[in-house]
Amino acid sequence: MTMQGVGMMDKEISNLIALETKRQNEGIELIASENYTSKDIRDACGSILTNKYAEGYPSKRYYGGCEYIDAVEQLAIDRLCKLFNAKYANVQPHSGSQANAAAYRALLPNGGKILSLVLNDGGHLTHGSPVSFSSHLYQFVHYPLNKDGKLDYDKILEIAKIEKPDVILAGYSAYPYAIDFSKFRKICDEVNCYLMVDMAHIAGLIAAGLHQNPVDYADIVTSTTHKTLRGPRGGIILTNSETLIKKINSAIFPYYQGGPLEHIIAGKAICFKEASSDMFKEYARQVIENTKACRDELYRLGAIVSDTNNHLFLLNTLDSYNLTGLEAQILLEKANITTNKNMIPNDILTPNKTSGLRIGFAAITTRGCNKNEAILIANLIHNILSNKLSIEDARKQVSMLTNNWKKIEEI
Ligand code: DSN
Repeated sequence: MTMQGVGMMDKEISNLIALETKRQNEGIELIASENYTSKDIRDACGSILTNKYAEGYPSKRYYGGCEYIDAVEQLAIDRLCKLFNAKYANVQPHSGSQANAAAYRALLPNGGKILSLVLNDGGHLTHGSPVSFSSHLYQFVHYPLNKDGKLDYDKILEIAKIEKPDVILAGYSAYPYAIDFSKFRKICDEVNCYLMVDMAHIAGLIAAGLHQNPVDYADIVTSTTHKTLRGPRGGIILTNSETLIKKINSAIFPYYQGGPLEHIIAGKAICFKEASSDMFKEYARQVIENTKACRDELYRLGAIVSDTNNHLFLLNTLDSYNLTGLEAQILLEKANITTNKNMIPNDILTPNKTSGLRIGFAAITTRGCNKNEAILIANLIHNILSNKLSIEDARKQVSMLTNNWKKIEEI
């Protein structure tokens, strides 16, 4: 219905949506931060809820006519709190970056100090990058990964004692291992600072009970909803503190944002319900199994890869195939396999080139990819990058795989 509506009024946009639908259906999507939403979520996001202004929060709005909008947003808040066992939540952030901005504002004054992971080791732009607002409003200092690419909690404590930050930040964009939030909590208690967790990448694994829940340890937890959690594009914030939720709410509205996107909030509410199901738990288990199977096969074939116990791993393309991450990304894309170039720990190249790829299985597991297919994908990647398979033959194999899976319109 939505597509027809677009088609009747605007052929240019409907053609582009049709082309993107074809691209998504015909490709193997291995970008670790992407996923496919259910039809229910897409319908809610394309619904008439977009027509309504609702600045404020349920029962405290600046506009009339919000009785149903209030119920939608309250349902989203209640379902989110239940899913992650939190007392309070804000479901209005338009993105993970907005969620992080509001969390910082709630936790520390401008100029305050945040201790986060070295950005090239897997941090996010909002964790202190010079090109992000974050480094302009706050003073960032960083902890590195150890030589094995893993968190070194003793080192983090040592740095925290020297730096005396207001906040320690955990949660990353390209970290392939489980994070021990309880150890972060102990470090924060020892140096008397807040713990903030950005769980965007692993939110779905946490919802499924397959990763320690940061809400039990952190003062504030932020996330996106569109990665492993499989919801619409957007952000959320959770806390168990009554004082902090008040600060978070006023940081989101009116400080950083205006009218909330209630159509997206409805999509988020559906996502939280879906993520509490047994089917979702099985999905998240399969994501981890597929990721490990692909990683292990690449390792068996002689590639240099990180290990993994979550939804992603890092492939060192420079030392494995004498290709920069960018070159490897472009080669795979020609065969309809989408990945993203990514810095690897201690990378010698710039972020524009990188020495590696980040590979994740959250998206194609939603379409039905199984362990054997994940192993086939490892062989495909290896043969393409080592020039043993023509792009034409690779495309045929990709097409055989994707034809086995659900069409994205059927999810
Ligand atoms: N762009 C996201 C990712 O790919 O991890 C982070 O926001």
